[in-house]
Amino acid sequence: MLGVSSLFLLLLLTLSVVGFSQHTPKLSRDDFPPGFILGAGTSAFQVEGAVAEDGRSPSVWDAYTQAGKMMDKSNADVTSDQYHKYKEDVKLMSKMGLDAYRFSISWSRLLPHGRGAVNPKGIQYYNNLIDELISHGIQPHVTIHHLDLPQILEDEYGGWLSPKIVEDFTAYADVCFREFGDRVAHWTTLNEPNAVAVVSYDMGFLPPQRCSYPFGFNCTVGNSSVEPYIVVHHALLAHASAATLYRQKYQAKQKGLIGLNVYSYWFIPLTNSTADVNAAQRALDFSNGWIVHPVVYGDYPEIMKKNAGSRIPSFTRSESEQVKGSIDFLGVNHYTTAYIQDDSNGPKSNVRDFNADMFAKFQFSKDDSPSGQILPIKMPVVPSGLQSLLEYYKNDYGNLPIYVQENGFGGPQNESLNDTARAEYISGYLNATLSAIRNGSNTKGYFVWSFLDVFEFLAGYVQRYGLYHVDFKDKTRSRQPKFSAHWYADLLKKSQEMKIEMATQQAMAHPTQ
Ligand code: IFM
Repeated sequence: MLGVSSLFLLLLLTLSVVGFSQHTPKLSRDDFPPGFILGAGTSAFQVEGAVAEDGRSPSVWDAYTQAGKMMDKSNADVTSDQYHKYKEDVKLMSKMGLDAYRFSISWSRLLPHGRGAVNPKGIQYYNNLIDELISHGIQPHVTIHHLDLPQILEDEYGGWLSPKIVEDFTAYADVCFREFGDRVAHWTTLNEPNAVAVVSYDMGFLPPQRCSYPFGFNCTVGNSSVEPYIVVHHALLAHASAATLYRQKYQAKQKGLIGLNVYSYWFIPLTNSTADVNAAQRALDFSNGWIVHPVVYGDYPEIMKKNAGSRIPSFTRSESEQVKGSIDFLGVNHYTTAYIQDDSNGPKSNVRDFNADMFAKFQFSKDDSPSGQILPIKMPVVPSGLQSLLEYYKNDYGNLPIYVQENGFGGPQNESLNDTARAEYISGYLNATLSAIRNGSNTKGYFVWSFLDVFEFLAGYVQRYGLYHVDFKDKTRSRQPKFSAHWYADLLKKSQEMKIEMATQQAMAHPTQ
């Protein structure tokens, strides 16, 4: 039998995309509605490096990687070195024609104690990056927190498990709005709180590695039945508190928008039996509705409250009012689609976790055997899944503005620069996005994950998502465009007609310039 770590090795080695051969229609920028944003993204811990420079303190990810816990024993001490190479990277983005760059701020670089004194070097770095982007005509889309919690807050009160995080996150967000909000019009408070809750507090695979028997990977601490629900609850309250602050104190003047990100699978019933159709809806409610239902309707989906019972926290009336309507847009990270089989007639244990509460089994191809696990062994390419997902958000959640904030293709460590499969993947998913828009979805933008190869949270450097190749063995971390970078640049070329339209819009907005 495969041990847990070899199972994960298998996962990581095969996480790249399988089974995509159809040819998708050639795209041009003119196919997208006016103002549609085409960008690419990264996150602070995954690209910056410079982990002990200029006053930054460790995050939970520094502690985890430096203790040698990654399967490839890697860390992100240098990673793509964007801290030192941001000017070069912005030039590459500009050459590529990106409308926007999505990046995150490192909380422990800005506030090394987690709260209180602000690190001037941290402010300076993000000011420099933002100014560099703007001077090249690239919009900064900023995520305030992308997994890298200051270790000091984890040590002090258990991070996301404590309600204290709400106040500290709000104060941190306040610093971001105050210092950068004059130039940042798109804020996302948190990245993938649903995925963090399951992978770190149910499976215990990633920091802070909490789980409990019979779930997860032999953790020494944690409670898989309860903690994922608590973590998401605090994340929603922290998001809502920061959004309220932004709206009350900054939005009128800075004229930006604030959103929240959700890791979103699409789910297809394995058969057309009523039981499987209902199970697929349950999976959507648990996986996506966990985040989106509260921010649209002020509470968790009924099925979650029923199945998790007292293990899922309740919102007070005033919390519910604050959470409801707390997003101007939804950030969607989407990579793949899974089949769902009903599991409501099997033996029901009293000791359940998030997955077990769903009473559904996942499989990532029709031929796989079903499993209770939400992480895929293979990552099938199903562009129509993104179209269905965007239309489900339109139909079930009031046609919110959406940014697809992450979508991309994981290739192997030794992938060639001729990554045609990545271009084909992106092309397929962009076509799917367009189909959803044509059917009325209010999708406003799309970001490839990732702009360049980065430290991957699940796989270290064993997996590459970048449009640009980074040579991690080279001291200078040299960058080289892959085929997909040229392909995306070609798509991003603005037509003459569009250039005239943009120049006219700009002249009308700034008549004296
Ligand atoms: O690299 C990650 C990112 O940080 C969060 N979403 C999934 C990506 C690919 O694994």
